[in-house]
Amino acid sequence: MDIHEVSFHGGPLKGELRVPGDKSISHRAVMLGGMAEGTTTISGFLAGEDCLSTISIFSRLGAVIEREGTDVTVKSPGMAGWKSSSLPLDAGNSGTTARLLLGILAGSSVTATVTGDRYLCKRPMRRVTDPLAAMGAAFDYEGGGGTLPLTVEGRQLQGIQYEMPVASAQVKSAILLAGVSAAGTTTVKEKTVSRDHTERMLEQFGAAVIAEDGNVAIEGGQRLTAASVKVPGDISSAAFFMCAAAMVPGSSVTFRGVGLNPTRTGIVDVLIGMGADVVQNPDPDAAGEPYGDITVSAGGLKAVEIGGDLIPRLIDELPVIALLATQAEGTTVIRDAGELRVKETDRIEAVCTELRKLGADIEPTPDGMIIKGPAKLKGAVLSSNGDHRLGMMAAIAALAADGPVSIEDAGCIDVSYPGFFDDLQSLM
Ligand code: SPQ
Repeated sequence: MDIHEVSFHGGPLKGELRVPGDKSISHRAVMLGGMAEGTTTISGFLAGEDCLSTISIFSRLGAVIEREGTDVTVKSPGMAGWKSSSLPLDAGNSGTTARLLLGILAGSSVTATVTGDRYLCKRPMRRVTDPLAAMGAAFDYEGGGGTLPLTVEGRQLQGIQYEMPVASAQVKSAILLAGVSAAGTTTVKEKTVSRDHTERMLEQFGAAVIAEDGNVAIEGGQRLTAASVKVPGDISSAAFFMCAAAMVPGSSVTFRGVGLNPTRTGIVDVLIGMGADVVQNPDPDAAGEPYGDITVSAGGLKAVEIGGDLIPRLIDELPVIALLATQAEGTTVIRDAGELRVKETDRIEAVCTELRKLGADIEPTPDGMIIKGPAKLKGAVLSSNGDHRLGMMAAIAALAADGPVSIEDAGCIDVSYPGFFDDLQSLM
């Protein structure tokens, strides 16, 4: 078992960080680079385990992908030149890889089996396979339960109009990416806007995407052209240290070149609402994906209510926000976040179980959590539950505890943030 201990001897966190590249954007850059004929270049790529799974799958399909650190080159014959894979395509721990891939493969000319690790093989896939089947996709559900592994046999799809039952960028993206090769128009209707990286990147690769009044539409049969993609820092990774800076008295940390896409910046709204001092400096030259610098300084923290349209804008940040709420004055209520139950782990139960080990006053609800603060936290042994975001939350919790925090199975943090502990050390 891979155990990591974090001891904090007090004192403010100070300094600057350039967090690794955005995970969602890194996946999409490799995928669209694989779909487009020609050479795509990616800078700032996240070399975390999830995105490396995406690289290995698209290499298997027929793209030649070279990586030197955070620079990636994808040379692809385009979808028409892809080959079927006799071996399963292993998405590892990555829900994004599996779900977007199913959408892409459904309209391709290849047959392949998609699988993942024991966590991913429990996550629901019908949310993508049902709408894709309505477009004409052919799946063989080996287990019958709508989970991986499942085999997809690519075929000509027909565009659909699909109203999303849950706010999910992965579902929206899978349908839109299937829509690229479908006949006619594919339209996705969202009640609550989820991250829009796929739409932005399709445009960067030359496809016309129309987004208006909560509808996103793409005309089938468009050819993607290879592009040059710059990946900004991942705000979901920065969020751990933003919350740390907000929580440890006297702290001030600046994050350089971090993504500021408004569909992802719910964490900034929450930090400001809780009383932290946040200064944003967007880069005026940013095209495609907005990015810039953010400085977060500690402030007297107060409880907030988090729900509704804000949830998709900070869904992955909720574990560390729950930790922050343990240090805020009053009762923080998180609602409308039932999606947390189907992530790498059930993040509602796991967050409550782990934070209680430290002495936090936190209760799960069907779609969120109720947290009473401020609570004096003590050192303890926590488990990541095999979930990178839980592992990082546990490490940041050490900064509010009066003893060391040990994190069991800390290696899973490499899924999204290789170098996390070095960055933490650099601020202490
Ligand atoms: O890829 P994966 O494993 O699903 O990653 C997570 C994460 O915490 O890193 C969720 F577990 O992020 C998702 C996010 O929750 C990444 C994502 C995307 O890139 O499109 C969208 C969100 O998921 P969803 O289900 O709301 O579409």
